[in-house]
Amino acid sequence: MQDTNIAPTVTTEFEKEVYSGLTDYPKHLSSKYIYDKKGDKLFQDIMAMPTYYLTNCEYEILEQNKHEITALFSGSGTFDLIELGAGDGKKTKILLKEFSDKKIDFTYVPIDISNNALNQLHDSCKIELPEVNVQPFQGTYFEALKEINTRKNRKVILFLGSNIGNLMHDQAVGFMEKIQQLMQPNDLLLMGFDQKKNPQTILDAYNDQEGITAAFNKNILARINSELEGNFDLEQFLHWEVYDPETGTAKSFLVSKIEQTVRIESLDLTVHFKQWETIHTEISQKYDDQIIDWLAKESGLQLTTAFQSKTHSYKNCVFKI
Ligand code: AVJ
Repeated sequence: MQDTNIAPTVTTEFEKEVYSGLTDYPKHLSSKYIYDKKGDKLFQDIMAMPTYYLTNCEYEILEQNKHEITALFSGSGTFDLIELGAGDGKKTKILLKEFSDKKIDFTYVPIDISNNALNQLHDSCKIELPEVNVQPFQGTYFEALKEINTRKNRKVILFLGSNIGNLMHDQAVGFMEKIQQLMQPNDLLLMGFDQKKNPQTILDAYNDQEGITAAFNKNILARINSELEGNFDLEQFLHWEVYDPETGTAKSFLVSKIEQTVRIESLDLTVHFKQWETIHTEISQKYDDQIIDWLAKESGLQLTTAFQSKTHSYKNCVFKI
């Protein structure tokens, strides 16, 4: 698993990661690159699937507990509600609406890497929640958090959707530590954690019959084709999901159905696939109380409150420093 030589033409992060991931053994690509315009849309389609229970669970938790959450967040006066990876903000709007109705003094700061998603969110807020002050920020989580840290307001940070699950535990700790370092004593962090559950339910969520998740996973290849002049034949790859009920790790792969050679012109790279060779693309970690307690301890955070869905399928946890 050594880092391979980087071709001189390779410059952007995306190019670098595609180059090193596809010349590594076993091959891998980072799921963060799935989300271009088409990837954003496919993820919205995933969230609308009945089998992708995560969205409904979190929606239910926020809806059922909005009064308690409002009291918790607004207890120490005005604040910035900073959302990492806001996306379409559909679930957050439950809270925005509640805060707005209760005349809570706050500023909504949605952060997303996708300008497209942010613009849509900003526009819809203007129409649906005209009273809410929205200050979107486009960039990576850390660029944004650094920038926002220069603001004086108290911070309530949202990290919903079990997005943390895309990180392996050591990365998740690193991420939560960085957030912890930006928090002041009255600041709060609300995170969503998908829970360990019947393994079949998890496999069904990540392997729908209509092939939406397969298209989402393969979009990383489509993106290489369109942005890096690749010639992946998407038909010749199989979306494959596995779930380990002991570790709670769901993993997505793209498996080459045939022996094939792919050319990526802008990297001047030829990639060879043996039949049934894999590209690992994503992890979606599932949690239990032990893991959450451990993550909190490792990153210097204190768990103050946890809300869970009726089915115990999903949890939203509130942390302070
Ligand atoms: C957006 C990272 C929470 O891992 O459940 C959905 C992405 N991947 N179906 C997840 C995803 C396949 C999703 N997260």
